[in-house]
Amino acid sequence: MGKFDIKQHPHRRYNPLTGDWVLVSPHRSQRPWQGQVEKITEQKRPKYEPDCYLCPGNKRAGGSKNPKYKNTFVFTNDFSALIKDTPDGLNKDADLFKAKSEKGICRVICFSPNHNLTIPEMEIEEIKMVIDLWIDENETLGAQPFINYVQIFENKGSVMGCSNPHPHGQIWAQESIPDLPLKEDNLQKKYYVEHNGNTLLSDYLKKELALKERIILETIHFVVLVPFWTTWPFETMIISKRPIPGISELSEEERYDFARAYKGLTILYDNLFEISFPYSAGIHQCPTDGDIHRHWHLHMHFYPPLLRSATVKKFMVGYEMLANAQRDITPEQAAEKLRALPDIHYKKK
Ligand code: H2U
Ligand code: ZN
Repeated sequence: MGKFDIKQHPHRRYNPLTGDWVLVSPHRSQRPWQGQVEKITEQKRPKYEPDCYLCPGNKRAGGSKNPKYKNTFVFTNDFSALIKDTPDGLNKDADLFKAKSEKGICRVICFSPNHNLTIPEMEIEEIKMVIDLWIDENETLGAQPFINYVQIFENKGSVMGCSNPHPHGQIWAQESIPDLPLKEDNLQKKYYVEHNGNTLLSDYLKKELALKERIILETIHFVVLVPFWTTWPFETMIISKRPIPGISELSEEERYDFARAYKGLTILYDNLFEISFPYSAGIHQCPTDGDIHRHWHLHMHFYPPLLRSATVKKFMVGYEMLANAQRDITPEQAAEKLRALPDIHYKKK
């Protein structure tokens, strides 16, 4: 049987942020593929699209008209999943039919007036304005007494169910702390208490920076890496070097630097298969419930669905749906692939 080799033998890896495990099967990554092939639809898009509900000056569903915005633009989602004026209430049978009313606010953020841009093609200065707006929104929404968590995210590409290629993201702010940030909250708090006030991610970063196996790129204030415990093939994280609990604590200089990390990573993603790389990405940060959260360490997750090419995506089905997340290509192999790509966008070659 020989000795266990993490590079070759099936094993489980633990996610210290969520407490979940992932099954890694490195020996399977050479397996032939005869499954579904996604179509690539890379059409050249115009700068302005008369039918786009996010372009400047256009009408949205529900009748509102977008202003002729020049940089970024934010509005309340016309089809918000969460509503501010939801009445308080509980389900009577709180045992097996537990239910509770939930208040919230949903916002949509246009990253640019330019319909055909994406983050990797935007200028640092422009991406920094998106980050500034995230921070403004985080502060205004978080200051509402009924908002205890602000989830900022970006859904990119039709494979991810994104409804419009216009560069945009969303914010859902709500009364409860949703499941995933709550898991991270609990485990980061436990770690912080047990490790003399070190955040889990600062200790993790220290080790990753020494090993260099999973680092993709590093800026002055941020590290981009493929975490040891990732589930999606090319999943990554941007982690701030300084252990700050949320984006509101980012200095001017750190905001520019965050923009550099965000752009740098998404250029590598686009260069991987030479397509506009789809993903869901989002910020994880401390709740806005008024408590102090020094155990929280700001980071951004990127979950891209693609596996082997622009047309072959990873399906989280079967065993993953019923038992556990699983992956074939190892996080180290994924990091090596991403790290080796040119840092100039393929369209600019
Ligand atoms: P995606 O990021 O998944 O494409 O969603 C875009 C959001 O834009 C979606 O939540 C909202 C949808 O409700 N929307 C409006 O608020 N107004 C519109 O006119 C169309 C879409
Ligand atoms: Zn548009």
